[in-house]
Amino acid sequence: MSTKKAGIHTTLVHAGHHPDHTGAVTVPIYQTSTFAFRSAQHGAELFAGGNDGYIYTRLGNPTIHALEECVAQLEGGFAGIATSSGMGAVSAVYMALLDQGAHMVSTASVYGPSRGLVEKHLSRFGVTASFVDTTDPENVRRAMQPNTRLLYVETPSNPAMQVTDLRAMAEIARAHGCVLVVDNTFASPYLQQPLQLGADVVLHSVTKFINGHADIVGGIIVTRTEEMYRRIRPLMVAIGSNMDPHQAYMVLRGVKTLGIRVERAQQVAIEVARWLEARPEVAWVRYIGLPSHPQHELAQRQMSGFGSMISFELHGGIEAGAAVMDHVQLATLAVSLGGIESLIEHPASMTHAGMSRESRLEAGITDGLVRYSVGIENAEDLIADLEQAFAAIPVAAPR
Ligand code: LCS
Repeated sequence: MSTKKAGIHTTLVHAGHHPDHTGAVTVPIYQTSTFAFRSAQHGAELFAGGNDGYIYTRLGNPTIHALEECVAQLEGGFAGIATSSGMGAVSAVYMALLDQGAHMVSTASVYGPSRGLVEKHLSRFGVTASFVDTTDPENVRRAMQPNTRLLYVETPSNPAMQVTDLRAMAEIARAHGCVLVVDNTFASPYLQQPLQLGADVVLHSVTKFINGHADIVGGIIVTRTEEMYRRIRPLMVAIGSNMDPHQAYMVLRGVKTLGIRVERAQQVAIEVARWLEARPEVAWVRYIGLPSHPQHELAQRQMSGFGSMISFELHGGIEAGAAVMDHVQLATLAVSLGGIESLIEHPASMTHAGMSRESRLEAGITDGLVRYSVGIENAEDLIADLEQAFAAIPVAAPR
């Protein structure tokens, strides 16, 4: 059945699955590196691109293709390109779109390694970048240069939870003739579809919400047009950052419940966020579902829900944060996010430790910021867990 016009939950369950002759209800794992050609001519036709079919798994594979079709439909794009990791997607996009001497503008509070890839590696090839607070479109307009080829935005951003106006970004990108790429990992296609708001390319770390079970690492790119797909896909194939069939199978299994997982986790998250906001130990809470969030209204306009990522700062700074992280028992002290289990971490010493302190502070990542990825457990249990961990904050630290 075609799911092109179906509702999102139907798309999540069925998109990309075309039952084969066995009637298998799930997409089989085509765990093969290569595919037999029916004849020399058939092989030649496949290489010439004149025939549908598979050649070699780095170039394409039916299990991987099913996932690509599913996520492309969720995002409303032309086609998907599944990758070995989220960074595999980020690097394929950067390398496809940035020539020697090109400049990119990006969100200052973007995921640390997405920034590090340009500053520490692509800079060797003459690529330059400006990282600005993209919550104000004026900053983006000012950062544009004649050689700006890419506007790369992450919204909501990791871990500052800043929300960027994607319609405004699309307008700026169009005016400057550059490509708008959006990292949609934190929202997931269930809550936000950047291609519908004017982006050219969207990408995800599927390690997070799309897979949702903390058991694989992966990424995906979806392009709005065929032309953009033809620019990025060969680069991904050339650098070999392709997904593996087993990985794709796991993600296909996870994505079917994306909607119910996100709905549940955001119900829990608002309760945890409200509880945190009322606590004297907490200096501030950034959850986009709270009216106190500076971009709460923008999030309401461009997203269909608020998700389950919270960041907060404790009055006791880094010391208080460390005490809480050492004493939580239900939430796990670990990096990553977007799974059914709650995870807590300290970005300044963990995920964003590779950034200079100055860049971190510019990006709103203060020393005492704690990131909480709310899972689907019972809110009262997560709150009780935080409450007993807060009791471990040293008395010397202001509460
Ligand atoms: N984009 C965002 C927004 C991310 O949060 C991550 C990973 C990536 C891209 C890269 O994806 P990966 O290669 O890991 O699949 N974020 C992580 C984090 O916050 N903690 O651990 C990984």
